[in-house]
Amino acid sequence: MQSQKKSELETTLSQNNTSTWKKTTCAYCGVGCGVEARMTPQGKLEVRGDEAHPANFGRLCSKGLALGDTVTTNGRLLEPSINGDAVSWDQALTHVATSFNDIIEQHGPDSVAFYVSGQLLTEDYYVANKLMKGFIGSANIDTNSRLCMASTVVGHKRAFGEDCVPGNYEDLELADLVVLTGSNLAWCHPVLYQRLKTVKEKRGTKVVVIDPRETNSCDIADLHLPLFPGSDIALFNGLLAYLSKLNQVNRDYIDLQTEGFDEALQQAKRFSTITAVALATGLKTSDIETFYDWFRITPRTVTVFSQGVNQSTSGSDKVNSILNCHLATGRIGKAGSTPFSVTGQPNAMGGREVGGLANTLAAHMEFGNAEHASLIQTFWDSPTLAQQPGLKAIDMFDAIESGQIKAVWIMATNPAVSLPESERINLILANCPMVVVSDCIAETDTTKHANVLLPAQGWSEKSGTVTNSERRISRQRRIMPSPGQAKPDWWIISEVAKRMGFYSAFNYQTEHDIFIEYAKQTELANTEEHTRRQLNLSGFAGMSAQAYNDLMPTQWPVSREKDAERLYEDGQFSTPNRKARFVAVDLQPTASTVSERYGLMLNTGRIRDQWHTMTRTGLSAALNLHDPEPMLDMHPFDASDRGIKDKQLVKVFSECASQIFRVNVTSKSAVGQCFAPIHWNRTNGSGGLVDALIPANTDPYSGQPEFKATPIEVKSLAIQATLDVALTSALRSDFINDIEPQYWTKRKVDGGYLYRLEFAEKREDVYERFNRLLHEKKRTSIVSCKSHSILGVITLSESSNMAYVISDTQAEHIETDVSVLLSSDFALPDVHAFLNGTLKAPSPTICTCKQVKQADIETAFFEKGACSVEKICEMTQAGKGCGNCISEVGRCVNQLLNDTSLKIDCASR
Ligand SMILES: Nc1nc2c(c(=O)[nH]1)N[C@H]1C(S)=C(S)[C@@H](COP(=O)(O)OP(=O)(O)OC[C@H]3O[C@@H](n4cnc5c(=O)[nH]c(N)nc54)[C@H](O)[C@@H]3O)O[C@H]1N2
Ligand SMILES: Nc1nc2c(c(=O)[nH]1)N[C@H]1C(S)=C(S)[C@@H](COP(=O)(O)OP(=O)(O)OC[C@H]3O[C@@H](n4cnc5c(=O)[nH]c(N)nc54)[C@H](O)[C@@H]3O)O[C@H]1N2
Ligand code: SF4
Ligand SMILES: [Mo]
Repeated sequence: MQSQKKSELETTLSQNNTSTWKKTTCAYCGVGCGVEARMTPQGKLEVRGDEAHPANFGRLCSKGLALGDTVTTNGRLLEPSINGDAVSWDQALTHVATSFNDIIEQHGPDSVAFYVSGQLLTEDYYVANKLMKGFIGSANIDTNSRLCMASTVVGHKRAFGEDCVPGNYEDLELADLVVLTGSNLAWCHPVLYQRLKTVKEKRGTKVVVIDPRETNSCDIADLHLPLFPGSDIALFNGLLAYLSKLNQVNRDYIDLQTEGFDEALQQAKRFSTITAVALATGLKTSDIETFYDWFRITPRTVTVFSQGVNQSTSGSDKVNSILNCHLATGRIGKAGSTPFSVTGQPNAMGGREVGGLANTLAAHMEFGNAEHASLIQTFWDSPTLAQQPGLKAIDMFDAIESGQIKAVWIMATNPAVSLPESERINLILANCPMVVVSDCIAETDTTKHANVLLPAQGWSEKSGTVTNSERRISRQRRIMPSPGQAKPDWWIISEVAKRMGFYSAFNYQTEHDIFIEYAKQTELANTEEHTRRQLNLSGFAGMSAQAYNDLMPTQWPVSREKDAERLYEDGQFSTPNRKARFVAVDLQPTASTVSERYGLMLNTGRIRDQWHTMTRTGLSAALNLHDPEPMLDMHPFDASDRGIKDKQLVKVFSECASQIFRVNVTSKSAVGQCFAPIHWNRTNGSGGLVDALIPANTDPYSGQPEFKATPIEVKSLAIQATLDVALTSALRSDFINDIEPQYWTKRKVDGGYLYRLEFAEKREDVYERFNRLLHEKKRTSIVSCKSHSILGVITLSESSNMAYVISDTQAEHIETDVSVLLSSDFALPDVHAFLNGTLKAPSPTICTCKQVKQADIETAFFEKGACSVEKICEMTQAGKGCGNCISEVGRCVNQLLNDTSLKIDCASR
């Protein structure tokens, strides 16, 4: 079946030959970079940055540049299925529709739910929201933006009266001071970071990073404030009190354009001395003063904030503590002067617009507003409109657990990995009577629990719009044919809706039909000056299909009268009296604190080259070079206290679960704090599942989980043997289970996969079990060889090109990269050469974009006389892609320069 589909795809590709460059938008982060893509005759997708796109002006980061690697039919979900059996689309859609209808009939509309995602297109999102809120009549639709942007949504609504980001990207370039708080911009919004870095070099923009750990964003920081986890409110309330004490607030602005200042200030006065702030945040008084002083004297200040602020039990209040300081100085929506929440996913903003969150109705119209409800119901011609907010993500899964919700449809998100208490979430999904999953990947932790699997088109196949962090709507365009029977998400939802009995309301022919319906919806209740919302796409309401196809990136509001601009520059906000609101907030402790039992605080987040649960970036060999295993960063003091050595395996315990990680000892983590990436999951290993460790504590207003402050304890794990397995195709999971490793990981390398399996038993015992298994499986050819701390090599069968390498890690972890064995001309003699040490191990990749290895840097240094980072980058092209590796090039050069044994005299060069 799969190969037949592949050949259909190949036929289409060869018919099309190399296509022309088409403009689309990157599949990943909320920067929303413009991409140009085309298909080669070989069916590969070539990408380059779109120079005309105002988000990136041609730049792309390592993930954007590797988009072509992730477009593959390998591992794709290709056909609909019910309980594991392939069925036709009609059978699958009818089954979903009748099951939902039956459950609703018996148990009411609130017994079903949708859990959706900021990776859906606006058109998909719009249709899902319309079906749940307007036709099923429940508001039980929530999105993974609950885990991501929900606290900012609350903060914006409380302060501005509407969920709006006032600024533009350009403001980062026009600012004199940029504060990055709870944002690792260098890795998570790399192109914005590059824009900031470039402008800093030209005009000396000051950069302050507020983050408990030293991130790569600190490379351009003039000041790093490593505050205690969760203590942001003390810092920003202290700033408000400081500004007021020195009479440096904007009194006119406060009086005319805002309300609630006095109450907010009163609350902030708990931190009216620098000492009080220092005690609460753990920061040096001199550093606090420097930050406050820079903020005071710099009208052009942009404060960028992200998950270090949002993902907290006081996330909403943290957001308002930041907005309060900007309101007090009148720095909102002005050139180079604004608070700036950067969105995570490509369409986190679009989902918030259409009403993807359980507690908004649609198009920034709200529950509890009778006029909004009645206008929407008439607009949709809906039989029954949800009257009150639905369940937020965490509550939704609790309701599935308690049996209140009996059917859930999950689209474009992987909650079995990404929700807190993920072991419990897996049980909940396993026990839920009806789980429907729409995804483009066949095997994810969530698809495993599906009763019904629906194959969705992925990036490069689907077509529609996304909105980025600066409210810019861009087109994602179809470039490749979709494999198998994959369909657009909006089509799948609409077909189910039609079969549920709502034919005419969901009889869309194209994504354009949906987009203009949405644009028209934003006009509702949006003409009167005193109730006007900023979200207004009326300028698109009459758009032709051709104009939609040709749509250039455009910021909202897109009203008929005027072009987009910064929001709230005129001081007129979206509240009933058009005044912004200060919110009185106070510092709250994190939900859990460290104790004798759990003595370290776990912080979690992202690494440079992986995206979320790795279903897509995990497919690219280039992206898997950066951090091949789930690492736990830990300060040297904490490691030595526990007798833990760098790069050894450890077991991490929290009150919820335990997980295995490899330790990275680094002073970039503060004493008492650890950091782990969020990306690893059950399809690519047995360890590093961070969300298993995290309790589901949430912010009382936003319902956003506290992902960044979990008390843990760490113990070293005794490992006696390591098995590195290089393979041209993936191992079956039952075979891995039979080998009984303590821990394993899988990663994509050129030409195949590399597995690492670790064992607690003696290597001889592992070897014996392995031999026995091979015998049982009748794959017996064994070559044994002892050298270089490697115990043996076993080929299962020469024809299948498989090699197993057992190494002994008790002494030294082998640094040699077995991926060299998987070069395209891989053959058994290579294995021997590898074991004998005559096969050269590959050098680590420093620059993913330009594929520059450490060895290339060393060649430029030793053989071509380049001593400086600039010269080395010039010669090797390192840093000429996204530029994010430049600090790593710097580290390589410093290492060489500081190596006294090399006796390098740069001055004479
Ligand atoms: N490479 C890559 N880029 C991505 C993504 C990805 O998966 N991979 N995902 C995208 C998505 S969906 C999102 S939401 C964004 C997230 O983008 P970011 O929010 O920048 O990323 P995180 O790594 O989650 O967290 C940011 C920082 O918050 C810090 N932090 C932790 N606790 C606190 C605290 O109490 N106070 C303060 N001030 N800081 C704290 C962490 O140490 C971390 O460095 O990234 C987007 N971009
Ligand atoms: N501990 C901890 N946990 C976190 C976070 C953290 O910082 N720390 N961050 C949280 C945040 S901010 C986020 S955004 C979440 C992200 O978490 P998830 O949303 O669970 O992660 P993804 O891997 O992006 O899941 C997207 C799924 O949709 C599929 N997919 C991709 N494109 C499409 C499409 O077009 N249609 C359909 N139907 N499917 C598609 C992918 O194959 C994948 O299975 O994780 C959250 N979890
Ligand atoms: S910064 Fe990178 S991941 Fe984000 S949109 Fe741009 S190219 Fe894509
Ligand atoms: Mo996110």
